[in-house]
Amino acid sequence: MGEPTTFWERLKKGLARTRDGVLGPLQSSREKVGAEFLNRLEEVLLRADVGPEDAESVVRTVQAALPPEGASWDAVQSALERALADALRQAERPVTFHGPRPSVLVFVGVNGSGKTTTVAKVARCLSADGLRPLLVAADTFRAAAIDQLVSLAHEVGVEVLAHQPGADPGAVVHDALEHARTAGYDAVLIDTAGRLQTKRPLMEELGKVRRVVERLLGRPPDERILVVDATVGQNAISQAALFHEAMGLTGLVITKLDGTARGGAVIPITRALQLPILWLGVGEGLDELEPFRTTEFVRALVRG
Ligand SMILES: Nc1nc2c(ncn2[C@@H]2O[C@H](COP(=O)(O)OP(=O)(O)OP(=O)(O)O)[C@@H](O)[C@H]2O)c(=O)[nH]1
Ligand SMILES: [Mg+2]
Repeated sequence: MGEPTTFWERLKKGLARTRDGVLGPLQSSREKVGAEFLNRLEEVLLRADVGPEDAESVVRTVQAALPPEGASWDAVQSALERALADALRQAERPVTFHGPRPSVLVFVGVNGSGKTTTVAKVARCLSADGLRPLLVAADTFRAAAIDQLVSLAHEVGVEVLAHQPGADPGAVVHDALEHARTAGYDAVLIDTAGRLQTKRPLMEELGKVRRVVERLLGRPPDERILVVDATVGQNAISQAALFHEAMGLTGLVITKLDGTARGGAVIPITRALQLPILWLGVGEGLDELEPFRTTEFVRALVRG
């Protein structure tokens, strides 16, 4: 693709703020793996928003892996990497596009979490892999939302299906699926309006989008993805419940990791919701989306 930076470099850059917060204070207190070091470790994990339960289990695992008289910095990093990877065991699942065509992905989430940007980023990845995505402007709430998706689609060089502002999102999705089937698209990426999880009618609208897909394709959307802004940290957990109820979520995208030192929140988020992380957003640029891979994620966090 001729990109200036690699997956690894973008991930490292995206996690820099969280990494600095975790490693900075630890590096100065690693001589002995005693109570002081372990307290410091727990403190930095909590500050990175890892959450008390996971922080405690990471500390315990690190303690068990290292001799109390002290360890090399490299050994400390390795132990921390393994402990974090352990906490993220169930977080990794790639999105596959091997099912019946078109694959249908719906993106939901609260206002401003990064849905529209993520849809464009995913479209860009699919195009780069030689697949043909169709973007769907099911956020009909504001004219600006439709314009935003249309202009991002142009930027990425993919097609987009939109109706007028105020149109029924279910009807837009219906048209998009019919068009995608006849025109042979590989994937349909549905952008939805941001909504507070407490707004019942809007949540019911999502249920309707799901049912339209079921009616036309005989199956629900292949991925029902909650887009979560990492800067809200663990609060994302409480946002998810009603989205889950309306859609039956299958995965997460965690955005804006580059804008926070609390990237450790991905651990309690994925565990509490029992949902895999499909992608990470690590910047505003349309190439700044990374598939979530546990090994690389913890290495970027602990070694940089
Ligand atoms: N730094 C950073 N900014 C991001 C990322 N993803 C999205 N943004 C920015 O977040 C802002 C909101 O993004 P949108 O994609 O419009 O969010 P949305 O969820 O579609 O918003 P609504 O449709 O209004 O609910 C924009 O300024 C994006 O550029 C990311 O990974 N990193
Ligand atoms: Mg949007």
